[in-house]
Amino acid sequence: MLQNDLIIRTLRGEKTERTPVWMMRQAGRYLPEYMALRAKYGFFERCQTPELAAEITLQPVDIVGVDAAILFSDILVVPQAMGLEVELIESKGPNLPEPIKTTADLKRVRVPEVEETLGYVFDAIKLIKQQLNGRVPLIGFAGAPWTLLCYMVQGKGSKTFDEAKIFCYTQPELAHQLLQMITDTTIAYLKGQVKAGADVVQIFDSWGGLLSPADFENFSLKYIRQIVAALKDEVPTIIFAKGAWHSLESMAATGALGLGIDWCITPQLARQMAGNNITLQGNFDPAKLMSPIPVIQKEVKEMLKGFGPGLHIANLGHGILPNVPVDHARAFVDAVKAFTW
Ligand code: 1CP
Repeated sequence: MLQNDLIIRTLRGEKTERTPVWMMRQAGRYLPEYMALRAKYGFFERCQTPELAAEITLQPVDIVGVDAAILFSDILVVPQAMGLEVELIESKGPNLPEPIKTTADLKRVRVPEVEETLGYVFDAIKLIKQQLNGRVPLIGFAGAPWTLLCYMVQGKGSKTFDEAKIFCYTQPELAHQLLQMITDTTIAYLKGQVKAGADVVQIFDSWGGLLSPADFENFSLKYIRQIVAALKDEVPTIIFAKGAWHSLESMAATGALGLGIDWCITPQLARQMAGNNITLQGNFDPAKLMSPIPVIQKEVKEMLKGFGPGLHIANLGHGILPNVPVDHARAFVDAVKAFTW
């Protein structure tokens, strides 16, 4: 039914005509078409209105020609569904006015009925699938439990998430209770996304790299493993744990079909650690999209050669930056599509 299933076949380890490509955060502020809708509707209004979410999801497919659509939503809709207030402050980012710090605070969160609280996401997915009409697969997603805990405890974005880490190290029992609640919610949420039509799911552990290898296992991977196990027989899953390359071997053992990597590890070392049976996704430094187009073209070739043919989905090593010119994003995608072995 899918006309372009390059990403699915690559995840399954099948040979493909070329390397597929998409970009993390591809629906976003670098697109004037996105900015036009952003000027008219609030962030969560865009997420909660299936027609708007669908329009934004399809923009990069139409405008830059990526090989997959990714649902327009945010990882923070899960803490919201669990009962926390989440607001998005213009040019400042997420804010949770009443973060979790104590046992009493934990009583304010629950494992919700996802159809009731996140049904709007499932409705958006159904509409997106209709509008895509099989052109490319749709990637659903959720934040990893550790990354969501970071926001639920810290209450806002941070470079270090020190308060979230201190919470875990000083009140581990409470932290594990919260992580398990997030995990249970996420499993139901991702199963709902698959039921609505998501073809692949990606787990974003944007702050996984803030933890030591042992703490990553204890506070993050333990829970990601449960999520992957629950989804394994339904659709391919991709784990993107930014900065946690030390754990590629244990991530590969979860049963995920894809692992995202950032630009701080070479494709060769990532392959050595992850083994030969898993697809790697990445790892172009997003800031390099600001380079002149001929430089982008040259560096894309280097990247593709580094990964070698097969078992690779070309992507950025993290989300696209808001100031990237659209023709540079398109040049990145086109350079991947034009490459032949
Ligand atoms: O218009 C705006 O100003 C809002 C900016 C924006 C957008 C476009 C936010 C707020 N979220 C999103 C959409 C979004 N978020 C997507 C859409 C699909 C796509 O990729 O095109 C996805 C997958 C996310 C996931 C997300 N949200 C992550 C994980 C990925 C990553 O980039 O690390 C994280 C950490 C968030 C939290 C968040 N939401 C928004 C912002 C600005 C942030 C980051 C805040 C911080 O720095 O901590």
